Amino acid sequence: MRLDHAGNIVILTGAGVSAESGLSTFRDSGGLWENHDPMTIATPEAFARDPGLVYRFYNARRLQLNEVDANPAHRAIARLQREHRGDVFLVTQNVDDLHERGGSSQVCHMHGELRSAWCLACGSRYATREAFDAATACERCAGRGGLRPDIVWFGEMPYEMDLIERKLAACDLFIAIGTSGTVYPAAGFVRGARAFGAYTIEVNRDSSETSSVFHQHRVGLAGELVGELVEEILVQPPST
Ligand code: BV8
Repeated sequence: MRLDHAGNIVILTGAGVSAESGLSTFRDSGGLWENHDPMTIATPEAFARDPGLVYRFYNARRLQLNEVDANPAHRAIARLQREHRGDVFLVTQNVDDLHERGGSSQVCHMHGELRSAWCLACGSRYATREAFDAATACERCAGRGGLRPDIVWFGEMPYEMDLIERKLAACDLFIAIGTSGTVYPAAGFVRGARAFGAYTIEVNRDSSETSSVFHQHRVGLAGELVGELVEEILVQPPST
């Protein structure tokens, strides 16, 4: 496919797009987070069993955001969203806010956000940069004990699935950046896009669980490769 002829684009990002900003990925976290495997702590059961541990796990990651910044991959994606003549839908598995800090204004956080609190007592969700736990009063209803991280845990329904599926059906270019393709339904998006005729490109430092499904696999660091890919898409086709 001639990338400079791409119309509607869907970009899916995973932890690898934030790795060069200094945020651990899930594969590399290796106990960086209180010696716990995210797969066993990012669950409703873990929160019910030991809420203090889960609050600490997310408070540490939320506060770590104050020490990192967007990298060239985030900025290149934001440039594509600004300058591409077609639709660019950015859906991320990441719960950090580095896409926004890299200049993206439209970001679909299918797995939620570290900098959002969800009050189960009043149903409100609101932005916060602070640590919180069961003793913290909700900023909306002032109730205590009802706040949870606004994160989609394993076994929970990801956000915006209807919108995501509509965008996959309408895109002619699907790009996955820095994701191991281990977590569903996100790992299945490439198959969905292909089924609707999209051309598919993977950008990853290594191979992933779904590399064989992509038309093209660009191996390397997102901070270096994404900028080049965006240039290829934005170059104006020769006027014919
Ligand atoms: C769902 C928030 C139904 C948490 C996350 C049994 C019971 C219940 C469910 C299941 C089950 N078995 C399977 C499932 C489904 C389950 C699942 O997929 N499990 C896996 C473990 C098999 N999924 C769910 O439960 C989902 N919900 O299924 O509900 C449903 C289904 C369909 C439709 C509607 C409803 C919910 C999953 C969401 C869980 N929450 N995040 C938190 O962040 O704390 S998942 C979390 O892990 C991330 O968000 C991400 O999705 C995943 C990690 O993946 P990656 O982002 O890819 O990160 P990873 O470290 O793995 O890979 C990094 C990649 O980057 C690597 O390839 C590396 O090579 C590369 N890289 C590194 N550096 C760079 C780089 N590339 C380029 N440049 C670099 N510099």
